[in-house]
Amino acid sequence: MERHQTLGEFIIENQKDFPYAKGELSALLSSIKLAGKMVNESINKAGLAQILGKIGRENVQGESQAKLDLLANDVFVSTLKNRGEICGIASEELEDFIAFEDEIHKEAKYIVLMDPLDGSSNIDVDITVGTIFSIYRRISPVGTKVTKEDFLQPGKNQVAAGYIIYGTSTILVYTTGNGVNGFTFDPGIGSFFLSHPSIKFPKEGCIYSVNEGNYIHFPKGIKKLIKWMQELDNASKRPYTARYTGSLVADFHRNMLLGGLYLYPQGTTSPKGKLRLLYECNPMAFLAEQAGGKASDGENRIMEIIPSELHERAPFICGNSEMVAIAERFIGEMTKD
Ligand code: AHM
Ligand code: MG
Repeated sequence: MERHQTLGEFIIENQKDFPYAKGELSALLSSIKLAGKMVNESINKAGLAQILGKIGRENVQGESQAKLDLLANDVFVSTLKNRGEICGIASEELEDFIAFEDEIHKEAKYIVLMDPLDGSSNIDVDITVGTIFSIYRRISPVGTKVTKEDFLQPGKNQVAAGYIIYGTSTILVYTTGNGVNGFTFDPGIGSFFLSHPSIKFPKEGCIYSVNEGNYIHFPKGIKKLIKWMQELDNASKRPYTARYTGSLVADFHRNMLLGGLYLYPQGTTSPKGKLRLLYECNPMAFLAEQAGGKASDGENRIMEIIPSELHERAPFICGNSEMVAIAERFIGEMTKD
């Protein structure tokens, strides 16, 4: 029987894609893998270990934090700090970035931005959640204290990005700009194995994922698009099927495998939508493009946006290229009025 390649083996084998790399990125990806296993373990026994529920505090964006949000944040921050491959980290759960300045971080040239536990509203009801990460090379000189500018880079500068989906299986999916690969966790062995090589969006999609409860607040173009997706047209597989979990990682993963469109547009109550550009939109945009899809704010390529603050939000439209292009067309036509 052929044995699947482990994530560790795959990372080492693909290190040669980076001619001048000294292995730090490979080591960093291994650290993310380790922290992911630890968070996975906690999620699996959350109901027994009294780590479900809220902590009664809000994060910097005014959203209530769950115990698992903080646990996942602590596990990732401490694991990545201990290993010394990065010089700083920013997280959706932290007000500001953290600079790592110990001796082991002196030579580090990478920084990480992450959403340690995405889909928090699903934690207590046993629905899929995820971890999203994004890796950049610092722009300030190596050996100095990392600066805010290191974190405020456009998504097109990402060196690697990925997510861990804690679903029916736990799968780590990542890209270093050379395609997208997915690795399923075997809990008996404690390793991730390559299960989804070279993932590509199917040519056509017929799923749409949006919180339609916000319909009244959506811009006109999005409203028209939703109605168009619900129209009968056998030639283009419409009406499309609606699928929305409230966990971006789960909705993105499904749409990438089966073909579909994810939308979190702006509304009158949230002028730039809900999703965070740096922790959610950019990493997903990088993965989408590497899988042959597209990610847009309705007008611009997500990865071209120059961020001005850490917790900045952006409208997010992501999925099969053609579906995103149609969405942009609907939005464009309405803004001409
Ligand atoms: P979170 O990072 O606090 O969990 O928020 C992000 C999540 C996404 O995973 C999901 O797509 C979206 O928020 C769902 O929002 P809503 O409940 O408004 O539909
Ligand atoms: Mg999130």
